[in-house]
Amino acid sequence: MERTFFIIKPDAVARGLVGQVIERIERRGFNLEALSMMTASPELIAQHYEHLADKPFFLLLVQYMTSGPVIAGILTGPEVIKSWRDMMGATNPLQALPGTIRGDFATAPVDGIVANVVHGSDSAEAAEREIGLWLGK
Ligand code: DAT
Ligand code: MG
Repeated sequence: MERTFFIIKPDAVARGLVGQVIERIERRGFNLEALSMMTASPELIAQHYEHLADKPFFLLLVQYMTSGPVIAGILTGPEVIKSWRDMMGATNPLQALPGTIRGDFATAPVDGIVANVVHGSDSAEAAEREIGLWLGK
């Protein structure tokens, strides 16, 4: 049994997509282990995305991720790290296939902001780091 960390990002909360994202998680058979609503600080987002700190879009990314409340949580289940990444779809919604969350709920980037609805950890190490950072668990 694996666990991963996920975020329903500010654009999705503002658009009222929380229920539809959670519905997909439950439909797939993954277990919601923790769920928390919060508005992230710039410091938290800077730590979360520290590997992107030198990118030209970093400030826009921090502004986007702190623009409103998010839902952050833990999913458990067999191979949930890869499965959740597959359910999310490609980072850029322009490349995300229909049937994926990003491919079904997000448009191509506007003004350099990749507002792509959801986050998911990309490895077991990242999941543990992010769960500690966001949820202290
Ligand atoms: P993912 O969220 O698919 O794991 P990532 O870790 O490479 O992708 O990037 C984290 C977030 O940063 C991504 O969800 C949106 C933003 N981002 C990535 N590449 C970007 C780009 N070229 N321009 C603007 N924002 C970008
Ligand atoms: Mg990532």
